[in-house]
This record gives sequence, C-alpha cells and structure tokens, in this order.
Amino acid sequence: MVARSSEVRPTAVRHSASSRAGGRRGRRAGRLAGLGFSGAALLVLLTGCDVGAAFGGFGWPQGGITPEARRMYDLWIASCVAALAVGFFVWGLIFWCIVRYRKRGNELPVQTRYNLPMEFLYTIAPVLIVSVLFYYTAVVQTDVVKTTNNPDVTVEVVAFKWNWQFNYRDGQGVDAETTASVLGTSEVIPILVLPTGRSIRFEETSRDVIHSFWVPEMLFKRDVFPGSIRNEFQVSSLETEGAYVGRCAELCGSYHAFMNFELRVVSPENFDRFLAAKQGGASTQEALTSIGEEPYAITTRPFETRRDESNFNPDTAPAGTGS
Ligand SMILES: [Cu+2]
Repeated sequence: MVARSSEVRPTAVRHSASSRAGGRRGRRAGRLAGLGFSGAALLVLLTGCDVGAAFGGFGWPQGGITPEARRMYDLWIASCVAALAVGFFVWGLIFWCIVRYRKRGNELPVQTRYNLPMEFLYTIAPVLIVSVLFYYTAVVQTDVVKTTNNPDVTVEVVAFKWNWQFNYRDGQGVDAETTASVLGTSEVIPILVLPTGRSIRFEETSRDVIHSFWVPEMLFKRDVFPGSIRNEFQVSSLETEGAYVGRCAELCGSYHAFMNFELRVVSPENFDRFLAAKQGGASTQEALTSIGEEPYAITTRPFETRRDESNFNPDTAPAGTGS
C-alpha cells in the first residue's frame, strides 16, 4: 500500500505542477491579448481611422458638413471600435473558459483565490478605458462648443410658433445691428443662405416658447430660449455647398413638426452678392435668383395648415375646436 501511495503522489505533484505552469501561460496569454486589444483601440482613437464607413457609421449619421461634425463622428467611431475590441476580448475569454475548464470528471478542480494580477487587470482596465473615453469626449466637446471673438459671419436665429427668422448681423450680441433678414411664412419656407469656408456664429432667441435649431448635417442642435437667455454656438466652416433641411427639434406646439427651414450653402462670392442684394432691398427669392440659386426651398415644402372637409369634420370634433 505504501509503495502504491508513493507511486501515485509524484504523478499528482507533476500533474499539479504542470497545471500551474499551464495557468501561468494562460494568464500571460490573456494579458498579452488584453494589451494587444487595448493598443489597437488606442491606435484607432489616436489616428481617428475612419473604419465606420464600412459599417454604416455604426448608426451615427454620416455626411457631416462641418469640421466639428467630423470630429464628433470620429469620436463615435473610435468609441465603437474600442467597445467592440473590449467586447471581443471578453467574449473570447468567456468561450475560452467554457472550453478550457469544461467538466471532465467528478474530481473538483483546483480552487484558487486572490489572483492579484487578474484583480488588478479587471479593476485598472475599466478605469483606463473610461478615462481615455472621457478625455477624448472632453476634448471634442470643448472644440465643438468653442466660440471665437470675431467670427466671419454672425446670424441671429429667431424662432417663433411656427416659423423662423434669420437676421444677418454686423457684430455679436444684442447690441449689434441687423443688416439683412430672412423671414419664413406659412407659404414660403425661410432659406438661411451661408458661405463655405467662413466661421459662422449662430445667436438664438425665441419670441414665445422653447424651440431648437437643428440642421441634421451639422450633427448639432441647440435649444432656442425665450427671454434674456441667448444661446449661441459656432461652426468653424461649412465645407460643402448644397441645400440642407433644417428643423425645430423641440416639441413646441401643434405645428412643431412643420417648423422647417432650409440651409443653403453657397460660395463666399455668391454669399457676398446675396447679402448685397438683400441689403439693396431685394427679396430673398430675388436675391437667390440673382446668384443663380433656386429661389424656393428644395429640401422641404410648406405644409397645408388650413382645415377643410377632407381633413376636419366639425360634426365629430370636440366642443370648442371651432370650425
Ligand atoms: Cu419649434
């Protein structure tokens, strides 16, 4: 019996030793894989590599027309890539554990506790990841909301139920003067004409309730408040000429959904000519025609707000709704 016992023990010891060696190799491989994924994610973050185009922007709107929009897009793509890298690493570990430590018999596996490198890894790694994401988010946000003292163009955005007025200003703040103005009506969509290649400040105010100025291609919207609060933001340039629909993005009343406008981005020369024509007394449509642009909005149209027999039945309407 003793002889048999002494024969068994060295085998058990060898087996245990090889298990520990295998565990160390596994941990080392896990750490290396983690470092590899973190390095790849960091590389993508630092280089701003546009891998998102192949994946539809990971759900983020593509085609931003400002440098700020592109920076927000790059941040989103880098965050998605980093999240996927972490996800694949964790999924890999899960499947590896399922296979490596599957049940092979009734013997209880070696029980280990207080794996300091592992605990260090799963404490420090998330903190590092969140710190990196926070840093880049703060950098991009600071850049996006940044304003300068002397923008090339300043536009006052005036919102009211349910349309827009755009005032071209000769300076910043409430004391500046309006040099030309575009006013929307129920029949005509207001067209905000702006140039490429120039910095533009938007100063917002509302005549009644809270609205929100939103051009989807800028990937940016900002609430428009009534009273003394004058929200503002700035884009360093508009990069692509064209017509872009603009919307109110704050539920402001019955016809909120119809509160559209159009942003028309033209060359700086045409913008100067448009502004000169407006200041010379031309209507917005005449000024647009004079620079070879479509006089009316092409991205949206006025909505029929009047009720008639086809969309309103006074006999079934609640009392007090008029006729
Ligand atoms: Cu509104």
